[in-house]
Formats: sequence, structure tokens, C-alpha cells
Amino acid sequence: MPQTETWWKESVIYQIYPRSFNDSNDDGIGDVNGIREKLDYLKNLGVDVLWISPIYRSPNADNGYDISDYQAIMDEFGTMEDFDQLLEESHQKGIKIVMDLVVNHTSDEHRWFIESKKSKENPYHDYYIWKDGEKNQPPNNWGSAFSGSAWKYNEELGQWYLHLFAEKQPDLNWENEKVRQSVYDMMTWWFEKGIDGFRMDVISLISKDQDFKDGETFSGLYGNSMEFCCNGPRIHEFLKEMNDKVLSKYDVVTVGEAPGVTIEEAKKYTGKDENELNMVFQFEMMGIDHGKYGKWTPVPFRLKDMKANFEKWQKGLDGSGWNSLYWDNHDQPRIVSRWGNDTGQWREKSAKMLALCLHMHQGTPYIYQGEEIGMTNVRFASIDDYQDIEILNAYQELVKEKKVLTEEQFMEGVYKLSRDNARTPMQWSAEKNSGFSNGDPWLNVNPNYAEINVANQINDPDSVFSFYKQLIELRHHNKVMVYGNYEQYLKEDENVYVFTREYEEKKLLVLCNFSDRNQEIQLPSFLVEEEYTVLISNDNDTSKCLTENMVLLPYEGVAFIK
Ligand code: TEU
Ligand code: CA
Repeated sequence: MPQTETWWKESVIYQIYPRSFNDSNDDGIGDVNGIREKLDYLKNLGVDVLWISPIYRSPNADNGYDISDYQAIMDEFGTMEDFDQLLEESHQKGIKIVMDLVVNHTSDEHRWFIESKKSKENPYHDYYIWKDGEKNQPPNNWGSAFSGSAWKYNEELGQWYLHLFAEKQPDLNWENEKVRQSVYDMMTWWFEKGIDGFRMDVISLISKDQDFKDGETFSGLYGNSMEFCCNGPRIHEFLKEMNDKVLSKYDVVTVGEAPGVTIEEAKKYTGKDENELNMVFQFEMMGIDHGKYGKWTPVPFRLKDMKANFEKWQKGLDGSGWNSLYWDNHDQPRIVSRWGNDTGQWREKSAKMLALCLHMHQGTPYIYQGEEIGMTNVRFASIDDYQDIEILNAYQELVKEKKVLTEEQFMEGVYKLSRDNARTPMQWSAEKNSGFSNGDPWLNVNPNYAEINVANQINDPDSVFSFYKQLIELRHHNKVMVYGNYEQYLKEDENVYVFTREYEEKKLLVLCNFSDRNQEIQLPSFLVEEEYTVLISNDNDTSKCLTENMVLLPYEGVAFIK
């Protein structure tokens, strides 16, 4: 089935993590005016849409993913007037703004929760998920994503509340019609302001199986709640209702962050006639290098797993849904360190190859701040240098309390896969604190900023930045990059990824070498046609010819077009 053509499929989205993007008043924390200062930079890069991680009022237990007021801006980030300015200036430049919608949970400092815990009779009590019970006897064995039980006891009420994430992030009770209406009203308020869409945080978790049964215990600590919370019984009913009451009234883009989503489910979330969301962010691929204790026990990357996952999702949603394409975000380590090579001569080469690889797929590509200059993971000396609640809680539980990992083992996991890798301040220049702030940054800058920064790259045609710029430009002019259907070749090759895309007489052939050695490949003869020319390559070798026997240089990435 052919794809329907739409603006949000043809867009490239840039994710901003405001706390680490640009600090305009030197308090060490990025802010809304800091984003305004960089709009020309983003325009120059060529992105169409900005997704801004939460900027709402928040006590910051989870850096803004714990919201205490959905209709106010966090004090540290500025004011609503600053935001209005940002929106207006972005629109003047033709850039759209997507906000983060975090409605699986609120902060425990949200007015609703403060009311909710006052008494069982309080009109807001049922805004959250409370269960009667005895102290020391949580309602079931579910673990929180940030360590410990997913339940917290309230002495006065003699009840437990559910928090799939931190204690300070109580889950909203979507069974309650009033909760849903409150969320829809809030969303409408933002759309009336003129925002262009929402990225919906863990939206696949909002409908919980109401039996609250124990989950399977994988690592022997807590039970897994995901079986009962991911794509729960009423999820599609809720999203259809949200679409009917809010989304259908505006021409906006919606992205569902969807842990645990399957192909079948993704078709329901994003199918054109389902009237739910536009696209899903799925996590399957991001789990291929996780081990027994998840990201804290990394396992080696195997290219074949990545290739199989791409094929599954590219083919699975072709014509019947829509993919988000991403390597990095604020929850993932840096891709060049993860599946590329961040040492010496290979850093730029592999960063470009990875960029080329991702942007040649079907779906809407996301670029996370710093990815466009090849920012890398960081290795801080001590656990005390880290800020992320996920890291600190896991350290407490796995190293200090349960002693299932040694300090050294745990730090290896932190270095390879933890979230703070992506959260170090944006590297603008070789000046103090990478040009991010003149104050003390809330999280240390990566010491490699003197070498890796925007100022170094912006006017260099061979830089990673210029390569991303070129990829964005190509996508805007080649529909085959956006809509083409997908076929994979040499599936058994452990180092090289080969695929084609086809749309309306146009065809792309993409070759990527994921290793630091030359790779000789043998292409099927029917693939090799004379009309192919180089569309883009990370070697700047536009005269390269497509032949049956080819040698790909280390980390070479090239796309041919005919
Ligand atoms: O992340 C949701 C998610 O699925 C988690 O598994 C996430 O990968 C997290 O890093 C645990 O490893 C979203 C946000 O993107 C994340 O920043 C928030 O902490 C989380 O929801 C709670 O709002
Ligand atoms: Ca600031």
C-alpha cells in the first residue's frame, strides 16, 4: 500500500533537552531564552520541528518529567512570556514547536496529588491509583523503573499509591473520566496557544490492567509490570477519545513514546484510519545491548540484531503506520560511542556513517542536540559526578543494598549506557564550559569540548555538522528517502548493512560498514545497475562506482541513487 504524503513525514525533528542546551543568564542551567538565542543555528542546520523536553513547573526529581503545573514554565527556565516569544520567533523562521506531554504521571507536588492524599473522600483522590493495604505489604511485586517497589505507602490513608517511575512521580488514574477531561483541557489550552504538536511520554503505559497481578521476576528483585501496563486494555479507547476531543481539531504532529509496543500495536497507534497518533517511538532496538540488569550490564553490540530490527519495523509499518527514526535522545547514550567508534580518526567517519544509515530509512528522523556534531559519551571519575535519578537509585540498590554488582561493574554500565552521557552540556565552542554557560553547569561538560564543538564545525564543509545538514537537505528534495519501501540484502554479514529504498521510479542503494576494517562484499548482480550515482558518501568520493565486488573502507557509508 502506498504511503499518504504529509508534512510531518517529510520533516526532520530536532530534540532539545533545555537544561543542557544553552544558558542565557549564567546560572548554569539552560533555559527558554537560551533556545531563542540558537534559533538561527537551528535554521541553518535546516530542521523543521523542535521537540522540547519538558519546560513546565517541576521540582525536578526527574528533570522536568515530574510536572507540578502543566500550565506554567519552570522558574529556572524562564517565564510564559519567554515561551510565547520563542513560539513566535520559531514560527517566523518556519520552525514548528512540539511540546512534551507527560500524562502517565504528575509530580507528587502537583495540586491534584496534594489534594488526592488529603483523604479518601477528597474529589481528587481518584485522580491517582490507590490501593488499601498494610505497611510492608505492597499490593503486588511490581518494581519501579527507577529501582525499588512501584508502590509507596501513605500512613494517614493506610493506602499505597502506584508510581511506575520515581516515588515523586505518582501515576494518574486514566480510568477516571475526570482525569482524562483535565488532560484534554490542558492539551487544548496549549494548542490554542499555537504549539504544533506533542511528544507523548510513555503513552503506551496509561491504561493499566485493573487486576494488578504480580509480574514475572527476571533479575530476582522485583516483578515486571510491563505485561500489565504496556498497551493496556483501554489504551486505544483512550487515544481515540483524545483524538476525537482534541487532536482532530488541529493540524499537528503527535509522537507516542511507546515502550513495549509491538508491530501489531504500532499499527493501531499510528494507522491512518485508526485516528490515534501519527508515529511511535519504539525501544526494541535500544535494548539489543542490554543484559541481565538492563543497561547496567551491557552486552556486546551485534550488527545482525540491529539489521533484523530495522527490517522488522521498516517492513512491518510500511503503508500501515509510521516510524520514528532515532539513535540518540536524552535517555540514551551517544550513538558514536555506542555503535560507532569514538576514538581518534574514526569518530567523525563513524558518526557520519551512522547518520547516513539512519536518515536513509523510512520514517521521521530525530536529531538529538549534539548528535549533529558527533558528541560522545563521558566518563566522570566518580558516581558523585552523576545527577540522573535512574543512575543514583540503581547504584544504591544494585551496588550498596543488594550487592549484585561491584562498583567497577556498575560504573562500566554507567559509562556505556547511562542517560547522563546524553545530558552533558551542549558543546558550542572551545570557550569556558563549552560556551554553554559562564556559571557552573548543573552537570559537568564533557572534557573533549575543546576539540568537539559547533564553532569548529559550522563552517567546515567536511564536518559532521555539514554532513547532517546535507542529509536534511537531501531528505527535503528526495521523496524516496521519506517514503520509499525497504528491502535488505546480505543479511548474514556481521559488519556491513545493505538495503534499498524504492519510490515512484526512484531507487536508493545504501551500503554501511560498521567495522574498523576494510570489508569486501559481493552484491547480488541484479542489484548492480549502471545508472546508479553517488547521492551522498562520508568519503566525499562522488566518483565511486557500484560493482558486484566492492571493498568498503572502515566505517564507510554511501548511498547511491538512480
Ligand atoms: O522514558 C520512558 C522510558 O520508557 C524509560 O524506560 C526510559 O528509557 C528511562 O530512561 C528508563 O531507562 C520517559 C522519558 O523519556 C524519561 O526521561 C523519563 O524519565 C520517563 O519517561 C518518566 O517520565
Ligand atoms: Ca539559565
